[in-house]
Amino acid sequence: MMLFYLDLALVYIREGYMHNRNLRSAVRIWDCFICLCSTLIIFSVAQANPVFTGDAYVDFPASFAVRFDDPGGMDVGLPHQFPAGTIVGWDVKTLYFYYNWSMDTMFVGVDFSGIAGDADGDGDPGRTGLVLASLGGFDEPDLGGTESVVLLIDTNMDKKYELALGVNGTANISSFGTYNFVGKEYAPAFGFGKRLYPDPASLYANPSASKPDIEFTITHFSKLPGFSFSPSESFSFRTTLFAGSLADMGIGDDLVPGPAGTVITIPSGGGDADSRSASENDPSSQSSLNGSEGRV
Ligand SMILES: [Ca+2]
Ligand SMILES: [Ca+2]
Ligand SMILES: [Ca+2]
Ligand SMILES: [Ca+2]
Repeated sequence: MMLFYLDLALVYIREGYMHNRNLRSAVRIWDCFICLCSTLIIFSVAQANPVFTGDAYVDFPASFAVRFDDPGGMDVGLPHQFPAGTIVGWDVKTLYFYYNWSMDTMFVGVDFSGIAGDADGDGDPGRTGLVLASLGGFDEPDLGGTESVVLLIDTNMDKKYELALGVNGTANISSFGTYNFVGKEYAPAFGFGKRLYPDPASLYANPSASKPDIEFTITHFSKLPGFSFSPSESFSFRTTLFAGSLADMGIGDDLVPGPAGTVITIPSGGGDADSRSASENDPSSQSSLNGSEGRV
């Protein structure tokens, strides 16, 4: 605002005193300063990172990030005893990726249809509702028990996943991190190996009604095992996302898009270039197995 008033004042000076040589020089210097400020503002906007709020749809707008929509949509089934319209807390809608190449940091957003970890869709990810309780199941707090949310990454594109990021099926949210993946792609929750040290992953928040999605960052992304790209270059990796539990008595899990995964391509210059959807980058991903289980 201060710059605006100073610039307005100089408009009057321009009109009245352009015959004055010293003033003309001062005006030119000021114009250069305004031009530099404008350039810096535009640059800072282009470099802006997602600001996590717990709502991935809002935090990763389509024009800003590479996105991959679950081809199955809302596809996690549940027993008929649950009321119509119940949204299972494992049902993933969209994966978002934004890479800041100058920071070598990947921002990941997992947009859930309901609340991540709310297995029975009763609005509380840490409470077992009456229907699930009547079936003998459990909705554990803090992604505990066998609850799990895992992003697998195949860094060297050999169709074997090197890394598992998230919470495995034997721990809770406090163990969220980056692990070597030593299991099978159709059972990601139980394939965690050794944790990377120092761990480059940082979780934004334990999912809740007010922060229903899972968002995290991965620093030193290009240095993860198996990658061989420079941060400013375009690069690709294969990935799939699992969310589910063994204790929720017939409520399904989600595996997006399936064990074979999908290829995510980050354009050169990271997220600053035009974003493209993963499905546009890799049409074959549309034919990947949909691993969602509708165990009704
Ligand atoms: Ca889904
Ligand atoms: Ca839970
Ligand atoms: Ca619940
Ligand atoms: Ca691999």
